Amino acid sequence: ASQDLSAAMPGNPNVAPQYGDGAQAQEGEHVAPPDVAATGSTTGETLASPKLGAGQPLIGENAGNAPLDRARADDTGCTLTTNQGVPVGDNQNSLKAGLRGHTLLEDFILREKITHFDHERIPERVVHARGSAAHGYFECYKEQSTLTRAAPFAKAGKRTPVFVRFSTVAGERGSTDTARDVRGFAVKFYTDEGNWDLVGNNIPVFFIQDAMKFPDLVHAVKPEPHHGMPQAASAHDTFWDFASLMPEITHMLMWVMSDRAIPRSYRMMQGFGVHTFRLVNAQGESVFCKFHWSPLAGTHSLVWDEAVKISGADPDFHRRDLWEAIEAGEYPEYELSLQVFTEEQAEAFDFDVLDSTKLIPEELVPLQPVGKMVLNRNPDNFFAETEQVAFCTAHIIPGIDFSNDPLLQGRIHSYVDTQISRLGGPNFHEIPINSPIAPVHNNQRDGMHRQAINRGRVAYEPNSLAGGAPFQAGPRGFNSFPASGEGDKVRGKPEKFAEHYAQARLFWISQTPHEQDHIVHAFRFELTRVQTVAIRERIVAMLRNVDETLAQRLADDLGLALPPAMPSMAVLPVPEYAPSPALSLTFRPGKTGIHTRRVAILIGPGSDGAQVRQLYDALLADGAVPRLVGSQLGKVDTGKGAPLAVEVSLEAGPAVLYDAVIVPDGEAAARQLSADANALDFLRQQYRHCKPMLLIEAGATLLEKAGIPDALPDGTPDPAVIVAPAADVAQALATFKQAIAAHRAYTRETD
Ligand code: HDD
Repeated sequence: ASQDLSAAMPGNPNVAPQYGDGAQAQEGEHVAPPDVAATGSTTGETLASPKLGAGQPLIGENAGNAPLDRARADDTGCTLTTNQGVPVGDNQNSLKAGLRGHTLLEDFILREKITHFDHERIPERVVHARGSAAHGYFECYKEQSTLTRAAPFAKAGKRTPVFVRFSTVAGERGSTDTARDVRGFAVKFYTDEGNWDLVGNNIPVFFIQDAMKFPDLVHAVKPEPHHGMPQAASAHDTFWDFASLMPEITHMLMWVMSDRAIPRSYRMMQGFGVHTFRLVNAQGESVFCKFHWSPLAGTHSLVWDEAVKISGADPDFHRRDLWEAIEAGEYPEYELSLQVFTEEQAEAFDFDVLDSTKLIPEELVPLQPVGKMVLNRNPDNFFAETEQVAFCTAHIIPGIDFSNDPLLQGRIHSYVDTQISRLGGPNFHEIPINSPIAPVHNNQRDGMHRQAINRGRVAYEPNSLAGGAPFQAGPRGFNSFPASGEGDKVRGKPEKFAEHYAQARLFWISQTPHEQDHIVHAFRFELTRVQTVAIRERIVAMLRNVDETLAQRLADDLGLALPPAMPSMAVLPVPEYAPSPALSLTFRPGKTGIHTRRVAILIGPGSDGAQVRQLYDALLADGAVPRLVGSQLGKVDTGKGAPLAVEVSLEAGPAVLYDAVIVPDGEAAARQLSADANALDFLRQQYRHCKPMLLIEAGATLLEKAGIPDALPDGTPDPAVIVAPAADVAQALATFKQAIAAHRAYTRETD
């Protein structure tokens, strides 16, 4: 039996070739440059390349492969040159007047190298600075021509390449992944009719109603300007000061204080376009629509204490998770659904569909699935793709149009504008990751870093010298939907915008008891960090309008007397909602079972080797990611069979990085692990974070050593602490897998 059990791990066939054959060249061996003329590709990659899957990829399946090939660079086997292509003789020493003399200004090689280095960084995004991205495709289930003429929905089975960037909002580029925050969910569709960017979040509502308040919101949540603290956290006075004076934020606060703001994975969260958009069909008819992405892996979250500890153990937790899943061929999938409604329906709603602090309950307008997105390839280069990608809400295509949502209207300006300073000029659309697959023809010219070499003397329209080209597309092109509604020039808001609490309450009453507990704890944590008592009081006063129990629990936890409720601004009757189960994370348990779930098998000298192999193989066969974790790296002798190799040490791979744990049989191993504080901590944390635990025979002795009860406080057995004799491993494993698929056993929660 092989020691290296991980050799059987699945892999991703879509890896670009610079990791492939060329990279394995022997030292000194020269690899001939690929024949660009023959393959049309600088990397030797063709559409028939086996690297792209089974050898017959559908065009468009891998967004970047075809269009980005022209920009890919592969240094394998090549000579070092300057940026001018001049071969460099010595890359170790600068040019000096004598071995101990001055360095010469003449050294253009040194100067080019240092100058380029000095300018390697570009400004980070003013929000959403920290992110991770992947390529993939969107596949349409069924033609949607009655609703929209948008290219991705033209035909059943049609695939449109996409590039997706997930992000946190408040933290800087190097901040931790598991901060409590909204997650960005930005999708760039490279359609036949130009790029469409659906720049959404993992929460369907927003903090504010009007773009006018966006800079204030961001200034409030970012590190406080005098001392630059705290990083990637809303738990400080300026955020809550702003929040407590902006009752329209209440609904969003409920979401951000819920487990939605600490997802287990980017692969396990929903995405929302947030605003009301328009769909327009070929006849020029329009309906309103909201966009929803739902992950096939289900919606799952971390618990707060775990999120905090992950920040120390692996600040790249979400980035690594996305990367590793895609490398392993476990492609994240999300179903796209529409909520379609007419203007007449919208009029009748109790809320205004132009108000981004409101959602449309699924009970009112059901979701209509229209396609799915599959992310099947990691970027080749983080900077070139993930950092330089420019999403803009202004990027829409024929068949889609804006609504008058005043938040969206401001965004249409902001994104293009910010790219100009972030990416250094108006030609950011020419950066490979941003450039459309659809051809670009217009009379725009020049500017910083222009790539296109526009030919001819005509750069104006109308013209006769170029035969009038490029021509207007007329009705085939993008034409704004002729929405009516001229009014007086005013600064103000419609009446329904003034009601701030009904949907916050809807969210609260739709949560399970454990989700409600987590919301109370999150408010308590954040407001405990806030130093100004009056701010804490204003938030409790605000929450009295959401739910009296919530407000009372929070007041008690903060040691406050219950303040009077904040006066409501509502001018119309306040709607009352019945709970909406779809608002609870438990509503979408997922369809991928235990795939990609990380399971630690704690081993030591004397672990039952045959049993460990059986467990490892069974987990692997079901798509889980088992890891042999022990006190230190190296081989451990097992009673039965060949020795096992510890893959991760307890120190480097603490409990928070795993979804579940197994302690196999083996008395000596159990004795050794009980003497290791890391092992006992591991079990305590798995228990505290409500994770499934399987303990076999002698392995179960660790429970007692770690002080872990095997029953719930009410005396009933804990469904996810599974203790089994060695003879019952198969049965116990089946129960354990079910517990992993169910994510967490929250009934056990002790926090
Ligand atoms: Fe924004 C980035 C999502 C409101 C201004 N936003 C940004 C990104 C996402 C969102 C996902 C990161 C894109 C990427 O990965 O590169 N933003 C939203 C959502 C909003 C929202 C869902 C409300 C529904 N944003 C919003 C407003 C404004 C902005 C109201 C300004 C008026 N957002 C920006 C920005 C950013 C940005 C400053 C920073 C970097 C960038 O655009 O490219 O322009």
